[in-house]
Amino acid sequence: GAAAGLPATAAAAPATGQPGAALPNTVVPAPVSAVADGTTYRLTASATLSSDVPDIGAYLAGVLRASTGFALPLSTGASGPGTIALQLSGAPAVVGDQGYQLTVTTHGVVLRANRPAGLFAGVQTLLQLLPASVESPTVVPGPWTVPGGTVTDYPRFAYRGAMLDVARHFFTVAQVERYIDELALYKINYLHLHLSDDQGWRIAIAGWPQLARYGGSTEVGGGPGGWYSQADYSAIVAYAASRYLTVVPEIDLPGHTNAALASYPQLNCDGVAPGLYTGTDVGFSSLCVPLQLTYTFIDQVVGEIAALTPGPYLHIGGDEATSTTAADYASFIDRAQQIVAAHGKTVIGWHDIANATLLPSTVAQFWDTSTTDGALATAAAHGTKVIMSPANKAYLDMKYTHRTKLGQDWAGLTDVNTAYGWNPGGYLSGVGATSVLGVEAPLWTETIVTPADLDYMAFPRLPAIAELGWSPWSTHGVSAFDHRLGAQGPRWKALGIGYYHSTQVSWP
Ligand code: TNX
Repeated sequence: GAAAGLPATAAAAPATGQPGAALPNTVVPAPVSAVADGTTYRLTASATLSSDVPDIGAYLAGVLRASTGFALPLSTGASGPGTIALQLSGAPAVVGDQGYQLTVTTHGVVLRANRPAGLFAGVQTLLQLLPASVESPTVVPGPWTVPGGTVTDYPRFAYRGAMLDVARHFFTVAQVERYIDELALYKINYLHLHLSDDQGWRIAIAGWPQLARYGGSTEVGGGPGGWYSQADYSAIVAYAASRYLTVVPEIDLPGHTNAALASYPQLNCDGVAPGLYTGTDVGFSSLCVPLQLTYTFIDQVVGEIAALTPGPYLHIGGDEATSTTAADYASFIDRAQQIVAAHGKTVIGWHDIANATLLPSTVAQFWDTSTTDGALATAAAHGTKVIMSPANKAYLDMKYTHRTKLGQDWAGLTDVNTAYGWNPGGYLSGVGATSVLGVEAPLWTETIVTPADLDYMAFPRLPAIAELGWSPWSTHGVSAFDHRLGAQGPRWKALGIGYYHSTQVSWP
C-alpha cells in the first residue's frame, strides 16, 4: 500500500496524490517521512539549478541534462535561487549530518541539509521521484514531473557498507568506480575493498615491491590478476569521496595471506615461499606469528595504506585463521591492533577477532550464518560496535536460487526477500541495536569475473541491504518493499545495469 509504514502516513492517510498522503511509493531506501501535498512540479527547459556545494550541483546537472536535454544552468554560492536549489541551510536538526529535507512545490524544489553528505543523499531521493527515464544517458521525452510534498529523511545506522573482493578476481579502477556510482544510488556510504587474499595482493607497497608485482600477478582460475598503484588507489578514494563514500581498505591477516607469503620467502616460518595460488580453498595460509619480521612487514604495509586513506577505518581481516593456534591468533590480533592504532586508524576485523582482546575502538564485522556468537556478544556487552553482514542474508555472492549460475551456496540460497528479511538491530542475540554500527553487503569474487557479474549479483539485493541500513524499522514491510524495489528496475535498465529478475519482486 501507499503508506509503506511511514510514520507520517498512519492508517487514515488519504490516497496517493491527495494532500497528506504518502508520496508515491517508489523510493529505496524508504524515507523516514514523506508527505504529499497533492501538487506536482514539472521540470521544464527554463529551469535553473543552484547549489551551495558545487560538485553536488554538477552531479545532479549531469544526470538531468543528459536525459532531459535541458540547459539547466548551474549557479553556485550561498543559498542560490535556482528552480532546484540545494542548500546547506535551513534543514531541521533532526536530519543530522547525513540526512536532508526535500520540499517540492509547483514552483520548484528546495533541498536542505546540514552537511554535503545529506545534500548528496537528498539528490538521490529527488532523482528517484522523477520518472525512471531520468537515468537515461541520452535525451528521452518527459514529462519530468515530481510529486509535491515534503520528505524528511536520515539514516538509522551510521555505517552502510558494501565490500568488493578485488583479490580473488581483480577489478580495474574504472570498474570499481562504476560500482561506486551504483552504490551511491542507494545511500551506501562506505566502500570496503578486500585488497589481499591467498590468490592476489592488489596494492603496491613501496617497501615491499614484490607483493603487487609478483603476488598480484594472478587470480582465481589463473588469469592475469592485477594491482593498483598507490596513485590508482588514491584515485578510487577520491572518486568514492565524490560520491560521499569512504574507503575502508582491508589487508586480510594473519590467514588469507598466501600471495604475500609467496612473494617473500623470509615471511615464512621455514623461509620457503609457497607457490602462487589460484584455487578457492580457504584457511590454509598464515603469517609467521613468532617472527619479528612479520610485524615490521605489517607496520610498513599498514603505514603506507593508512597514509593514503583519509577515512577512519583500516580492516585487518582476521577471518578463518584455521592454520594459526588460538594462542598465536590472540597474540597476533593484539599486535596488529596496536600497529593500526599507531598509524592513527580504527581497526575493523571480521568477528573472529572477538576471540582476542579488542581495543575499545575496534569494530567487529559479523559474517556467520548463526544468530548467536558468544564471544561477539561478550565483546558487545563490553562496548564493541558491530557491523552486520550475516552470510545467509547479506552476502551478495550467494546464489539467488539453485539455478543461479554465478556464486556459491555454502551459506544458503538468498533471494530478495531473504536478503531483506532480517533486522540488523535485533538479529544477533546479545547484540542489540545500540551495539550495531551498521550493515555491509560483501561481494566475494571467487566466481565473479566481470562488471556484468557484479551487477547481476548486487541487483536487486544490494538495495535491500542498503534499506536495512538506512530506513527506520517502522518502514519494514516485505510487500511494500518488493513494489518499491520493482520500481527501480526501469532505472537499472536505463543505467545499463543487468539485474536478476527475481520473481519475488513486483516489476512494473
Ligand atoms: C568466507 S566470510 C570468507 C571468504 C570467502 C567467502 C565466500 C569471510 C570473512 N571469509 O574468504 O570468499 O566465504 O563466500
